[in-house]
Amino acid sequence: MTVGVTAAPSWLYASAHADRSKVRLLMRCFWDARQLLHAPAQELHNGAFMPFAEHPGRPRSILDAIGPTEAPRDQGEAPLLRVHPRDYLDFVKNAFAEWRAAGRPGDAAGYVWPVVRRRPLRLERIDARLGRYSMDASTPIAEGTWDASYWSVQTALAALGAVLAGERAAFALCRPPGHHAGADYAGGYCYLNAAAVAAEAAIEAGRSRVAILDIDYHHGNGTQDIFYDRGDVLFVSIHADPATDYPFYWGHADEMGAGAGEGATLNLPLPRGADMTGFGDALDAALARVADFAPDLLLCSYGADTFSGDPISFFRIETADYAVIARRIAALGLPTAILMEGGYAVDALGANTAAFLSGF
Ligand code: SP5
Ligand code: ZN
Repeated sequence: MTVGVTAAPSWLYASAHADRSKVRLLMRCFWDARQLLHAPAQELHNGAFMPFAEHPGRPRSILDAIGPTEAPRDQGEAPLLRVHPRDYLDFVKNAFAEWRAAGRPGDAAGYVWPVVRRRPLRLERIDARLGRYSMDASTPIAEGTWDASYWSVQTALAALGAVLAGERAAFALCRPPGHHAGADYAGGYCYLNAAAVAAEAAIEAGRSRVAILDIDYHHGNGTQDIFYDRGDVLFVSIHADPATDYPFYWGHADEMGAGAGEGATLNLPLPRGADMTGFGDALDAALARVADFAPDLLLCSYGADTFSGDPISFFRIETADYAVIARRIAALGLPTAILMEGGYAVDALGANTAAFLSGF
């Protein structure tokens, strides 16, 4: 019988070895299985209904690549209510049941949007409410949408909590994503804005300046909108030029914040086809602005849809580039919560995300 020399956990050795598969375990990762409950069947795309791109295979690919995760504790609705009004939360919570009660099959989706001379109304029909509380036709509400969105935000709050408690960085596998959702509207596969809820929670916890760096392929219009007139939350985004890409109406370089928030929004749009050279230059500018803001905390809205193989996007970032991008962000030396946003090349999504996390 061998006298046991207690084996040290493998992650203790991680910094001494080049093995990425162990390095990644150094970071605490948060995820709740209820986030799989959101599974709309289809979305309107180029005039036809197509399979829903933001499907449960995405987090499964990431989970396979990053290994063990921790479940978040339930912090309730109070943190959500610092960003989203009660009526909007009730809408997301109840829309699917109302849709069924109206005798409708499939997932709840709007078909009329109040863009002309809108005014406050008590909207009775589910169709009217779907238009009032959403910005596009690619964000249907299915049976599990509320539960998945709620736990996606709790996951972000758990990663934030780990960072506030002293972790250098932590990862929230947020899904559904959040950065297109505004205070009172859904859009771009997003229903609740996890980055915004986390930023408000950090301020509630006593941090006075929070920076949000959004590196998803698409502009984070919801996050920008929520903090546009705020001077204590910096929003910096690198994304595809809205002249060619969703969300089209926001993300231009001349959107720089308003009022107390003037100068606290920085948009760095890039043309389709941008590779690590162009993206890296934008990243330099973004990081310089974050450093200049001198935040207490960094939230990184991380989308892997900048990947060369992404089916709905047009940048040319490669898997190995994600570690380089992450190392440059990590070099800021800021406590950082990383929140998952988009990324639709499911076969590569796990590897791309693991590469990114390894850079921290
Ligand atoms: C979080 C995020 O990355 N949202 C992206 C929303 C983009 N929506 C517009 C693109 C629609 C593409 N539809 C593709 C359907 C393929 N089944
Ligand atoms: Zn995206």
